Amino acid sequence: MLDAFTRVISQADTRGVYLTNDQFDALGSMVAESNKRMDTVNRITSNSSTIVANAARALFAEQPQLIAPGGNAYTSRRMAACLRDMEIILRYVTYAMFAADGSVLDDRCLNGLQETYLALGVPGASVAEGVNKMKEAAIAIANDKNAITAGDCSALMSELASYFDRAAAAVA
Ligand code: PEB
Repeated sequence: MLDAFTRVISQADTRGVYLTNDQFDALGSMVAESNKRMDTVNRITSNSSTIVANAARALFAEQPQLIAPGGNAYTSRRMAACLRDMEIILRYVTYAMFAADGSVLDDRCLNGLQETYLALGVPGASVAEGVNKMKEAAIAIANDKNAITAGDCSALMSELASYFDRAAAAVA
């Protein structure tokens, strides 16, 4: 599991070289802009239940076969497992966002997940759609310009989107 700093160090160490000015600049500007990153993580974290519940509701409205008898979210046990899975994925996205690096998401959540779903008979494409819906909700909340100092969050939002895309692609 790496973060933006340890990734740069690990790559430099592999090659046996000092850090470059470009790397200083990139990490320096990341630190200078870190309040926006913290706000993003904080907003998603404190709205996590809403994000999961709304995404799941939208998913089941689009794919009602999931909650019909025989469906993969039918029975409260499977419904609970489904909501829990979405919550887990969202939690790892917040870790990746905080670390500014996707490796925690890859290593601890996505690695082997597709095979798990295959073995369980859970439709990966439906999980991917649920992740997409969480992405939309999370970005809407994180990028809300209301009651916050105005700033350019476009780079952060595309980084955030990329972690959701990575999760969706891993299970689709
Ligand atoms: C992954 N999910 C399930 C299981 C595991 C995971 C390991 C089997 C064990 C259990 O039931 O608890 N666990 C989960 C995860 C990590 C982890 C992400 C990462 C660290 O440790 N059903 C649907 C939807 C989808 C869904 C498409 C979006 O209809 C999910 C939610 N996951 C789902 C369901 C089960 C499950 C298990 C229904 C239960 C399957 C079953 O027992 O029949």
